[in-house]
Amino acid sequence: MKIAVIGDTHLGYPRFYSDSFIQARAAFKDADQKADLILFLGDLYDSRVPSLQVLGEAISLFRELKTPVYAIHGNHERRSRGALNPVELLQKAGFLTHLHLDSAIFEKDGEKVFLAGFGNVPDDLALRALEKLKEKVTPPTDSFSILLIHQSFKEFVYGENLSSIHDLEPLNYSLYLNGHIHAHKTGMDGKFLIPGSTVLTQLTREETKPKGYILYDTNSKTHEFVEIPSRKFIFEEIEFENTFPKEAQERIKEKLSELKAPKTIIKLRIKGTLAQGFKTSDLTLPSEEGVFIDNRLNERHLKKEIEKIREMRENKLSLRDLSEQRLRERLEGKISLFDPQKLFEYLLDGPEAGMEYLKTKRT
Ligand SMILES: [Mn+2]
Repeated sequence: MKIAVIGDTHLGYPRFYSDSFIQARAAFKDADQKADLILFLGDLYDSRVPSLQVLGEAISLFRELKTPVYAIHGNHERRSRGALNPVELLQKAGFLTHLHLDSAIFEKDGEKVFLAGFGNVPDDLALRALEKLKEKVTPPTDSFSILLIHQSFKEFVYGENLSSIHDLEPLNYSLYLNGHIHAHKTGMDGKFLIPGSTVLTQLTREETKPKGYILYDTNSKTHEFVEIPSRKFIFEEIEFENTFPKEAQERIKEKLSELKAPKTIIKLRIKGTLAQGFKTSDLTLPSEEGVFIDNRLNERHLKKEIEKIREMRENKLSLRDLSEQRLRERLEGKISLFDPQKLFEYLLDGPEAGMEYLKTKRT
């Protein structure tokens, strides 16, 4: 059986709005031709409440597919228990099967594949969620089994208290498929696969690699990465040393004209130092469509470097996850009458909504 694995299409991603649709379509349409089954790993949308425009685009795309789709939701779609998320909405419309702490058997031409999935949970709850899955779902030993997840793992992402891909091994699946990480990766000798996103989002050096999806063959137990046409992304660096602003500006301009090509996205990191007495504000940086300047000039001080690392680390955990985690930690063991995640959801709508929720929980 041929299985296509697609992840992180981020439909409606504001910075590259039309790319998000064009490239997701390219992946799904190609997969539809080549695979018997399509698995989707979460973050179909960029928002947990996508606009009607975005939902409309998703519906038109899914209507065109002939291959069955099984999917989980990502952190961008996660909502509190009981609230419908936009991936589940597509299940209601009959376009896919949503798997959350749940399993299904897919059969074609006499070959059976066991599928289980859990949608994204905050990183600090990942191990607990794995335990829960283990209690609820047991993969059969006599057929090929696949687990779909959408989490961070310390082998691929820098962060504190992240689980390891080896925490998955006791679950005994034949294959683990993970979304969330936006570049194609493999682990556990090909038993752990990440297709990466189909659209450019983070503008990191990693994302200069081609975008695409994974095509897995259950007979040979091997996979190939299928590239999709996508916007070219270049990441370059210029280092200055005691350079006068005028000269620095010239070099930036030269570099950009050398790299520039139609539709190409360029990220140019500038670092090092300007001539003594000059500040980065003495430099006029170009603002052009598709060009992103990452200004790290005059950042040699250790304190700043440390701050940067801390910032990077915290950005790995989204602001929402971080706030939710703080709320949970503060309430830990103190109050058991309500669900902190639910309270958080209501608080997002304002303090009144939060109070209303608490009132309904009062006995
Ligand atoms: Mn994502």
